Amino acid sequence: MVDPQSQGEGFSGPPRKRCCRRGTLLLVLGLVTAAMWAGLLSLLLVWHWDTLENLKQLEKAAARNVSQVAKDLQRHQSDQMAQKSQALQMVEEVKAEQKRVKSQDSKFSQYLDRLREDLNTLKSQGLNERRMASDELKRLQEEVAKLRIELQVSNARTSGVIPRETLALALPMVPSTVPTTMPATVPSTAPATMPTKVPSTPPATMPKKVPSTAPTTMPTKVPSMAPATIPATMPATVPTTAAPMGLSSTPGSMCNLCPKDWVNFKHKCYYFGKGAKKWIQARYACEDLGGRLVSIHSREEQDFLTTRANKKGSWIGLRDVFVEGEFLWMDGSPVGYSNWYPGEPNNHDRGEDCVLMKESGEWNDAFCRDYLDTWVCDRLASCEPPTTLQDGF
Ligand code: MFB
Ligand code: CA
Repeated sequence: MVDPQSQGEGFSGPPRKRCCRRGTLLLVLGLVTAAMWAGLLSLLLVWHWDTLENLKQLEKAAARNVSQVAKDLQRHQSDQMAQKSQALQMVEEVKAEQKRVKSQDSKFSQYLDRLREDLNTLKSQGLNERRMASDELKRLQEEVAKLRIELQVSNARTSGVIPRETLALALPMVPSTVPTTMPATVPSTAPATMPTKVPSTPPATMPKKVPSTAPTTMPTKVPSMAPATIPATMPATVPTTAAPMGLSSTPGSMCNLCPKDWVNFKHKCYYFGKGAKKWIQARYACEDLGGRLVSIHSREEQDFLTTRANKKGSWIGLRDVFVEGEFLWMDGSPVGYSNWYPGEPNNHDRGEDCVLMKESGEWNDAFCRDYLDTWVCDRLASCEPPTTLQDGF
């Protein structure tokens, strides 16, 4: 069979026509394709622009967010810094508060210590004064009894002779150094009534006339109550504490008997204590020995003490614990005589309230809590051996 087409005679027409038609078809096809591509392209373009636009928006938003986050971060950091500095400030304030509380605490404990010391001072001063007052009373009663006996003896002598033995029973014992005969009469200056107020320590100036030797006549054996001697003039102060027989004493002088290990000077006894002590400890050590920290009332007494002064200083009985600058002696006697080292007292570091005697004998105010190796006690010398243990010997 022959293909009609190949004969150029196809069912669709003549060959020429057929080719145009195909070309048109192709053309149309091409156009359509191109149009589709163009449409696609424009869609793509639109989409691209849209995407670009979105990207820009996103970028802007991201930029805004970044700046916002940066700002937030900055604000957060500054808040943190502020909180940190606040915390540091609070820590500083707490530390300062703690420091203040600590210093207040130490001040309060210092005040408490001082109050305790003052309380002890007041207590022991009261105790001291009561003890001295009762010694005083006992001593004065003995003196009155002795004077009465002397008066009776001298009256009896002027009216008749008393056998020596009777006399010995009537009068007290005296140290064997006393001469052997009795004065003819009781000295006219003997007071009819004993002084009502007797200072607890010899006054700053000793009585004018203090016999350096016993009167020329004394009995051989006299009972132990009379003073070692009956002086030509009764001294202004009567010793407040009896001393036992045979203790250290200046032979023949009156009222200068001291306990063992004490040293007599004028009418006082001194104990030169050794052993590191704070002022308050030295004060109680003296009281336990029956005395008190020394009070110094004259150049003469100071010179005597200077001969035994310790190079590192010795505590004495002077302090201004109650009122700064108001120095008081332990025995309450007035501060007449003084021997301050030049520039003292200076209350160094606003806390020196207790007084020491330097090697030169001069005085310096120091911290009461300092330890000194030596301290000086004093007590009144006595005329007679102790009648009982309470005389503190
Ligand atoms: C001061 C004195 C103070 C102390 C100190 C070491 O004198 O006043 O009591 O002894 O020296 C400068
Ligand atoms: Ca001082």
